[in-house]
Amino acid sequence: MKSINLLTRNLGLSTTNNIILDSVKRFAREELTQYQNNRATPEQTREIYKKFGEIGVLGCTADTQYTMKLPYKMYGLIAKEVEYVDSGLRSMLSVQSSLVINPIYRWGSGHLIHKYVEPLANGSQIGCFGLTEPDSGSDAGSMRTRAVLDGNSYVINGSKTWITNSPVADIMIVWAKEGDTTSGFVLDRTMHGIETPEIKNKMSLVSSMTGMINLSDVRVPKENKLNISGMKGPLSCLNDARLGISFGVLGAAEFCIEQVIDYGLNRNLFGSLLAEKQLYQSRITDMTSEYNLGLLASLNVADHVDQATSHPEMISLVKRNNCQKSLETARKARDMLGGNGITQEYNIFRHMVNLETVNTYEGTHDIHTLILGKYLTNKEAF
Ligand code: TGC
Ligand code: FAD
Repeated sequence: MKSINLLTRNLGLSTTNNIILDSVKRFAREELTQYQNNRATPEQTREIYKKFGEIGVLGCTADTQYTMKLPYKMYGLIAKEVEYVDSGLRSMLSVQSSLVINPIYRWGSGHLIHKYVEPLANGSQIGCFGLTEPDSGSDAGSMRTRAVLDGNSYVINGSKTWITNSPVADIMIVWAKEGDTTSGFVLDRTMHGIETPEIKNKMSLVSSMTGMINLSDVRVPKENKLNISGMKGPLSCLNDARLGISFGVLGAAEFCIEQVIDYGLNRNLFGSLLAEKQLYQSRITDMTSEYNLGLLASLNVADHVDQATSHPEMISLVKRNNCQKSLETARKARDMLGGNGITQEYNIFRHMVNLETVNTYEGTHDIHTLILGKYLTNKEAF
């Protein structure tokens, strides 16, 4: 089959980065597909993180002795190869990299970096990121979790929900209000007063675990506070993760497009192949156009991030648009496979329901609309 990458034949990567990307592609397709339809368990989650750790992709943009310090373009392309297989598996990569290793590396003391980044990067420990609460999802700044300084430690009380990895996490980045200011803390499972019940029976992203973090008088040493103050802390972490997602969803779309092309070349209806029908070709062309334009846009934004010339609205634009277009692609692909589109065997339905979640987390489609609306009009409409 011809490559659907019409506008991005040359990604402009160094020879080394090309080799890394090829090996991630092989790894994803040979090692990760075995997990794509499984409902996540703690054992499976640990096994997958060990594998991610072995190929060295966890926290790959961080400049530490334990991580590769790759450009953001590479981070995005790696996320895309993983999400070609499954969005839940890509979620695991994003959370550990952008939302756990990154804040520790950026705002943690040398001691915190030394203690936590190595096990997180080699996959022997698992991290999670607690921002969302039962009463504050999109309106993240209205969180109720509180941190109060008492002697040499902070006492944290509150509840986080919809947290990827929480039921199995060893290390938790928790955002809490200290007075009127938002602060970030590094918690670990050994601290007393932490419970992490799982959210069961999800019908999307089943390959990754999701749960709550309930914090009851949890004592966190002062040195575990991150050196960043205000909502720009968690929102900067989200910038990184959202950029990765903008690439990742294109991996899911690429899989769906390749699947419908292959299907159309093998399915005979009304005396000719489906691939010979104009309506079928029109839909493949639309999907492939959106995929190519989305990839070019994300590559451009990643270059801006690498050159420190990006601003958050650029990232909102590609997160919003690529999620929407990839979800539409998966929905169309589902239809184009007819009844087969709903089976596990063809893998389209799984991608489609996964993309429903990816369109919601890390800022819903509407929230990114309003971020861009504010940028364009200078009027806030949240
Ligand atoms: P606002 O008053 O506008 O700003 C507060 C402060 O934050 C700064 N800021 C940013 N800084 C860095 N990056 C950004 N993108 C930023 N956006 C704003 C801003 O400059 C200001 O700084 P300062 O110094 O003046 O204090 O913010 P707000 O509190 O009104 O919030 C605005 C809003 C609604 C856009 C924000 O809350 C938001 O993005 N909400 C969506 C929540 C969200 O995305 N949650 C994601 C949770 S994590 C997740 O979903 C992980 S899924 C993981 C997986 O499995 O892959
Ligand atoms: P709400 O904010 O209640 O939104 C409900 C609806 O209202 C949406 O359609 C939204 O677009 C719309 N809406 C909201 N505000 C406005 C407005 N001002 N105007 C018009 N419409 C509006 N969070 C974490 O902190 N860490 C994680 O690891 C994490 N992982 C997740 C994993 C999964 C599988 C899921 C499903 C979620 C995860 N989340 C995580 C939470 C996720 O970020 C939130 O679900 C998301 O931010 C939306 O919040 P909410 O679900 O409370 O929806």
